[in-house]
Amino acid sequence: ARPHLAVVGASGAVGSVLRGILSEHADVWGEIRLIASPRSAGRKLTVRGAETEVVALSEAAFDGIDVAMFAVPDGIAARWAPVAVAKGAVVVDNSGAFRRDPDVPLVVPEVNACAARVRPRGIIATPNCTTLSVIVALGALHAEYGLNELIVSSYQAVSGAGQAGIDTLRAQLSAVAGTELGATPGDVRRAVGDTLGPFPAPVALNVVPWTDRESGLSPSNSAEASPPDPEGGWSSEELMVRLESRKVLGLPDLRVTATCVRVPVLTAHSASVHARFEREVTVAGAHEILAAAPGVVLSDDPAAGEFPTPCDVVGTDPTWVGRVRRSLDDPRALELFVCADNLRKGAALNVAQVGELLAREWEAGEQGA
Ligand code: 2RA
Repeated sequence: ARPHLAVVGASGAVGSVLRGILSEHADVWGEIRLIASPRSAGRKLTVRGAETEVVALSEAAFDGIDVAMFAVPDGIAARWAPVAVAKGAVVVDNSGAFRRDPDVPLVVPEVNACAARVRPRGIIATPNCTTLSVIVALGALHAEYGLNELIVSSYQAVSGAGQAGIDTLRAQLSAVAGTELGATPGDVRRAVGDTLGPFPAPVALNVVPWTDRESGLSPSNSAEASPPDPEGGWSSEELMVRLESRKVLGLPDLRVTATCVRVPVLTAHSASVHARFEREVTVAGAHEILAAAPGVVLSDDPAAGEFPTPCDVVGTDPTWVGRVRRSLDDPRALELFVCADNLRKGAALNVAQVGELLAREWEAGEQGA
C-alpha cells in the first residue's frame, strides 16, 4: 500500500505547479485527492495524467489521508492544517503560518532532511521562496566551511506576489512599451496610474526596494505570520530570510542581513550573496562543493557569458549559482549570484520533496510493521 495524499489549494498558482511536479516525479502515492475552496469544488483538474474532481475544503475531505500538502494563504493554513492533523495526516505547509513555531520543523531536504522526522505538531513547514532560493547552495558551503555571516540582496520576480503580481507587471509593460518613458521623474508612475497592483511603486522599468508579506497576499491572509520588527524599518521578507536561514541551517545566532527588492521579472528569484565562513575559502574549493551539491547547478564562466539569469532558469528545478568570487578584503568570504524558480524550488518543488520524504518514511514503517 502507498500513502494517500491530499493537495490543498490544488487550483492556485503554487497548487498548479505542484500538480505538474507530482505528475513528473516517480509516483509514490496511493490516491491523490485535490482539495480547494468551495468556489473551485466540482472542477476537474489534471494530476498524474488523470482528470480529478476537486473536493471542497472540509474536515471530511481529509478522511483516509496520510499526507496533506498545503499551498494556501497563511490564514487558511493556520485554520485547516490542525484539522488535517487531527484526522491523522502529516501536513507539509508552504505558507508562513507555522514557520516560526519552535514545534514545527522548517525543512529543505537537501539541507536538513532529518529535521522532518521530529514534528511534535504533525506539521512540517517549508521556507519562503527568497530563503529557498539561496539556502541549498549555502547549506552545501556551510557543511564544508562553517557559515558565520550572511548578507543577501534579493531581486525578486513578480510571481512571488501571486497572479496579481504577474497581471500587474504585464499591464504595466503594455502601458510603457514603445514609449520614451523612464527619462523624467514620475513619468512611469503617471503612465501606470493606479495599476500598482500588489506593489508599492511601479515595477515596469523600475526596481522596488520593498518586498513584504502584505504586498501580494490575498485579503484572507493574516498578518500573524509576519515576524516582529524590533528595530523598525525592516520588511517582513527581510526578517523572514534571517529567521528562516537560521532555523534551516540550525544556526540560531547566525548574523544575517537581507535587503529584498522586486524587479520586473515574471518568475525566478535571484540574489547576490556575501557569505562569510569560519574557515578560509577558495573559489576552486567552492566550485567543487557547489558542482557536487544535490539540487545545485554551477554556471560560472563570465568570460564566456555563463552565469545564471532568471530568464534561463525559469521552469527548472535546481538552484543555479554563478559569479563565485573570494572577497578581495576577506579570505573567509565568498560572493555569489544565485537564481532559482520561485514557484518550483521556491515553493511547490520543496513541498513535493518533503512529501516524498514522508512517503519513504511511511513505506519503511509499513515494511517494518
Ligand atoms: C514574494 N516571497 O516574492 C514573497 C512571496 N512568498 O513576494
